[in-house]
Amino acid sequence: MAEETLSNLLQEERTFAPSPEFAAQANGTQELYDQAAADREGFWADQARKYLTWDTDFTEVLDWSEAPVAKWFGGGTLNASVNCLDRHVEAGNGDRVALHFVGEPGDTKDFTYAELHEQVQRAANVLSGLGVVPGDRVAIYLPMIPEAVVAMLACARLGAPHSVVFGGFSADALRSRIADGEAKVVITADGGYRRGKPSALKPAVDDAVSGETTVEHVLVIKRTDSEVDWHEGRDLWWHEQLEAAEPEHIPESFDSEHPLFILYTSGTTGKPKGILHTTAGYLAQCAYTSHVVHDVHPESDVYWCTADIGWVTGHSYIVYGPMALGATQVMYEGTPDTPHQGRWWEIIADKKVSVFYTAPTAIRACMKWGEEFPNAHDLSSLRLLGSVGEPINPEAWMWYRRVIGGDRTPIVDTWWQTETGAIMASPLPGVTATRPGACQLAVPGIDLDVVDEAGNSVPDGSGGYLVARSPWPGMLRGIWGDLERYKETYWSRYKGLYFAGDGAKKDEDGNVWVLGRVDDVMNVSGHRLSTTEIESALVSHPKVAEAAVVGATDAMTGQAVVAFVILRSEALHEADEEGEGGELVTELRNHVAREIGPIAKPRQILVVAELPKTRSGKIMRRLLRDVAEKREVGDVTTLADSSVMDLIKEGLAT
Ligand code: 6R9
Repeated sequence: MAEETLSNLLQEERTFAPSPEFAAQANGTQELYDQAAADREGFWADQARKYLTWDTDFTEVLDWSEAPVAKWFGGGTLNASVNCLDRHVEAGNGDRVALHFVGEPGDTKDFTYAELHEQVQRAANVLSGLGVVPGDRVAIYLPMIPEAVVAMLACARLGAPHSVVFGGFSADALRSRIADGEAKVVITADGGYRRGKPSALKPAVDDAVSGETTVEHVLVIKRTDSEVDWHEGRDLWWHEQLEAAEPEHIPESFDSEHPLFILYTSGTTGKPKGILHTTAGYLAQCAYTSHVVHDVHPESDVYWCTADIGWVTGHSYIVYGPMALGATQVMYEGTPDTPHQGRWWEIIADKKVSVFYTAPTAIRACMKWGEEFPNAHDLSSLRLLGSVGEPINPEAWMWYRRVIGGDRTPIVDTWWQTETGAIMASPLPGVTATRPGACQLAVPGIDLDVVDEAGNSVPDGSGGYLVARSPWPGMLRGIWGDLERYKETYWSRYKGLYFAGDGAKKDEDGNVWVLGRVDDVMNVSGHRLSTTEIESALVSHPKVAEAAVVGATDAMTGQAVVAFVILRSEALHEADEEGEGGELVTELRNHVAREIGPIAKPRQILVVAELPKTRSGKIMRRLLRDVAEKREVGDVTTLADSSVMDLIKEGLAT
């Protein structure tokens, strides 16, 4: 029964074929699938030569002899920052805008490729003056300002792996990441603007580098002009240092496998996992996917990825992918609802953004605020929309397409991870008929599958675990300082297969649906149910804006479904009048039963004002599970707003 109704939900019938006009101009074509299928390694060799400028051409495509540590493009040498800057300037595109920066308070500034190039050269000279040599780690703790891009590319230029720590993380989180990576220098700012006011960053750095530390210098960017404590000898103003530095820097050429960065994964408990990426394979896959999935045409598009630089989407799809292509992009410092809930749409209209990449959680927030906000702006410049970070409910997908995309733009739902480096599964917007809610299929060159417990490929119409069957250029090369943990986490579950940790399903047409982390899959009375599917069902109800579902331990059924819902504004007064257990809750329970089947009917539905989310927008179901199981709520330090759990508990107590 459950299996049957579950597959009904996944039998999403709607498809949207690309328009002939879009297909005619698209970078991604059917040929890519054919070429990659005929010779995967040859295909990647072609992409690496097409998208990157090499100082020495590579002699070997893939060395997998020390699996699971891969070596891609052996014998090749290059410089990542040259690929993102110098070559565009040399090709005569120095005057092209690289970044249209929009500060939260309303200040704007454009940076051309030539300007960024100069800034990066000066910054590289400053860092090397501070003793940074190839291989040294530099921690970056910044708001969403152009200097973040400059800092990252200056590190890349020197072959000094950067370790960007999200600016919203606490001093403790910063300290542990600095310590694990043994960073020599920290680049930070006095603060940044967030929700209408300056928010300080420097105090957290002072705290994080106090006592015993590997950090020798802290470079401080002036953004908010707020007072900062100053540690003579250690602290240096970025603008003073850059001004005094030589404007030219001769780049060194690095091996393909030279470490490019470490990025700690979000939302995990215990010791942070420093995901290690290297230069050529990562950069090649970022540039290739920006080109064929985001369909970026550098000479004409204005691209905007709303991610923060502190997580992998900002690394791959603000810095390395788009900039390797020489694209023009928008960079916005603040929140989407400051000073009003139409801020994003205003920016899109103002900068004529044509390709827009954001996360489902943001789309659902915008749905909650209402369509009058996007409707008040001219969004006709948009020609492609993207989604990343979590499964997108079909209803949110449809809203995104209709309200933001004017029923016109293709949507690419892109599945990938910090570990995969770049996009792994997504429709190609000029080729694939898209299906709301599914990331559908591996991009050309990537070898994904859904397997059962024993590691066998499941037939269409069945569920299992998402794996990669072959290595790929952008794959992680390990966990910083812990090769064993790398092998154990990703390569021990199935021999020779990369285990992504996501549950997935193939529909009858072979499309892949990522159902969420494996630990978010519930088992109710022996039936496997996905939190995402029940959330989708709830969100498809007109009164629900957002929903999070957890499996709570239940004496009768093993696990029971507990849902937390945020209502749309119009439905709020109704809930207030009725309280929990009222008609609305019954209506929602019955709605889920109708959409998926009685087995999926939540035991409990709790109406809340907010959901606990990490800074990258992922709902922390672990905490909701604590509430549902009436336990002490666990570690909240990775939440974007740690007061949310108090609100939820208070709301439930009344
Ligand atoms: C890029 C990024 C990775 C996890 C991943 C999966 C979830 C990301 C998704 C998606 C369904 C998508 N995820 N994209 N699930 N559909 N299009 O998000 O990296 O922060 O490391 O998270 O996010 O569960 O395993 P990261």
